[in-house]
Amino acid sequence: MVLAYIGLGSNLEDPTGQVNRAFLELDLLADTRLVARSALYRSRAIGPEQPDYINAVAQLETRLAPLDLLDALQSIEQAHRRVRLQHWGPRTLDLDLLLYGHQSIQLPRLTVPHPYLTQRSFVLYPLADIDPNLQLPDGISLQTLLSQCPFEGLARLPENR
Ligand code: ROI
Repeated sequence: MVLAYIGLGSNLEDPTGQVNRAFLELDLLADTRLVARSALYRSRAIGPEQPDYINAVAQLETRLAPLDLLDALQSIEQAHRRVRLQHWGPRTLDLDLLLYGHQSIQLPRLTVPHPYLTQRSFVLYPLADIDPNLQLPDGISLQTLLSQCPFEGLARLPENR
């Protein structure tokens, strides 16, 4: 069993609903269980002018190999009829494999830890909801990354919305 962290993001077609449904779908994946979910965050879009995002992080316990988990994430994205009109443009659902145990993975289809993980407040703050003592495979602590990443542009939403 491995603990994996998934970043969820949506800014189209009821983003809160997209993200809440995705949590349920992650829990239903084969050989996988949703262990914890962060709060939902409203975040200002990085990239071209577009609506704010709803972002969150899921902690999974899984027996799926990294590429099998990636396939499963992509099938959930497809089921949300993911639209991605332009590079770095708005999307109905984005599921990013952020961390897979303590492994570093460099494959043509998959880089873990996720390349933008260390710089994005909408990933780091939700991760801290789940495990404030998290360390990345290279030994850097989440707390160090948070200290270099302002909360700016983020709003933590109240639970049960
Ligand atoms: N911006 C925010 N705030 N949240 C995201 O999840 C997100 N995802 C993206 C781009 C377009 C880079 N910007 C984002 O893919």
